[in-house]
Amino acid sequence: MVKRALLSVSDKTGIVDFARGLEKLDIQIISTGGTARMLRDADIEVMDVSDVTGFPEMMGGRVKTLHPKIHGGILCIRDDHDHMGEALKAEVEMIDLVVVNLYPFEVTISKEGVLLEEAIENIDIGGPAMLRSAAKNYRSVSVVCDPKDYGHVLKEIRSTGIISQQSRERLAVKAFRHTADYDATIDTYLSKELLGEDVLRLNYTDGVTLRYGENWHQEAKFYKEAGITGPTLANAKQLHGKELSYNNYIDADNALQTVKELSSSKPVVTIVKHNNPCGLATGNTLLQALQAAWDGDPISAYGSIICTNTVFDVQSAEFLNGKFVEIILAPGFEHDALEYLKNKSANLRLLELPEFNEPFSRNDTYKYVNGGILKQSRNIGIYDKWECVTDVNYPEDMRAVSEFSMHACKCVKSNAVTLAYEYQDGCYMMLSMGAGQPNRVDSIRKLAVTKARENLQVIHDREAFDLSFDDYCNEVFSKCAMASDAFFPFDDSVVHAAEEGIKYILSPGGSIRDKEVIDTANRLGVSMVFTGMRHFLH
Ligand code: 93A
Repeated sequence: MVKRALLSVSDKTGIVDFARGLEKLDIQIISTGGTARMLRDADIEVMDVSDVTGFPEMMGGRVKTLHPKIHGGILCIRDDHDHMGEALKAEVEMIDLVVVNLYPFEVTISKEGVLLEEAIENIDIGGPAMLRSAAKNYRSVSVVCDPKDYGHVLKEIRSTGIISQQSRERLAVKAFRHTADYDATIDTYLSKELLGEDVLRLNYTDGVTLRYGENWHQEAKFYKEAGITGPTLANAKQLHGKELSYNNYIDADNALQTVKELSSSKPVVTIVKHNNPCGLATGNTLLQALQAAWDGDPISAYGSIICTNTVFDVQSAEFLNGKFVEIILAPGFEHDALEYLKNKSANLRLLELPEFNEPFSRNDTYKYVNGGILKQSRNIGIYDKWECVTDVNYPEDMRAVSEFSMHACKCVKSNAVTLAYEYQDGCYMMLSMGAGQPNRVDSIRKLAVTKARENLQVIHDREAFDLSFDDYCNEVFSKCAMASDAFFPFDDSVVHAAEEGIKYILSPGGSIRDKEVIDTANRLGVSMVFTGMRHFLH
């Protein structure tokens, strides 16, 4: 039975209605200064903490609830004979419900120019002590630290007279997490202010065990980032298929970052294998984008992960008939598409993601290395400048496809080179890419260009164009924008590109041999833009 409740809150959202609800259930309310005043103003009967303790609130409110009559009432084990005897002797009355939220330390320190003194006064001591006491004694006491729980708690007491054990357990864990986060914030702030030390604390919860790690003999888990919003794997709703594997998480994350990178109003599709987009396209319809993305590497697309910013329709689902895909991520699936895909395979993982247009809610990214963790801000944007450095002007009508190519390049592992072209008015596809080579020229010569020809052969065979294959290649290459994630250290990359008939190249520039690279481009009739922004991705 809940007979007595202690209410002491800084964030007073919803507290009056909650207290009124408690009063109606004949629960006695004890409260601290500001909270008591607010409740009395609303005609709610309240007993002051100072009347319980026999001590006034003192030292400017620093000492209010830190008293055995409060903590004894919370911590006493109800079915322990000795505890109850001692409580009786010391006239400690039981407190069954503790409702506390803490001085707003985080809000205070995020104010501009805040003084250390002000920050320190906003370190709550009595509040966490009560939360921890109540959470420790969750078998007898309920603890509420979040106004969002008021409704549920009232409802339970109203219907059963008690707060269920399950709820008390959930609320207790929530309170301990809350005080842990609170102390972590204080530690981070004071470490910097007093010791000049930079402390990183990451908050990951709700770990799920995965079947294995990168390989079968490795163990693995996935922990969700607490409080994360937007399209992330933590927020994805799995509608069908086998559980995600460790590698699935990595590839699916790459896929959704790649789609977000393009932030196109048109349907976008990316196809990811081994942490690299091997297909990427925009289209007037999802099916068109899917076909074009698939054409970016139909061989590697086997066993791939597909991600799109568009609700998955039945035409696109049917396109996948006879094609092996591991995961589809989309903001939704049409009913018929969902049924079709479910029938296609019991294993195919279908993940529904929240809205794609939101920016990332974390602007920092982290990477574990032996003995430490690296933090950096997210790589946002594609260029600092748009400077044509060659005699042959970079045509304005090549700009959109060039930007598309650089967006794609950003998502491919270094050394990255992408070839992109406008396969239909306003629709772009990554024709091929060269990824992960320890030198740039191999990414072009051995990968991107070779792969582009292979892909064009497939398209040429399928579409039965009037043009011969060679003429078709020449035409496509002459309209391609080749993006490079970093500068060209030598002019060989430009030479190889020009040999294939590529005329438009964009790179950050900044090599000591820039002049040599530009001279070669001029000699070969290539136009080149320097963007001033490098996009290494390791
Ligand atoms: O200064 S405290 O650390 N000392 C205390 O004994 C104490 N007891 C409750 N702060 C204390 N509180 C906090 O006061 C609560 O955690 C709550 O945030 C706040 C409510 O004060 P008021 O009811 O006066 O607005």
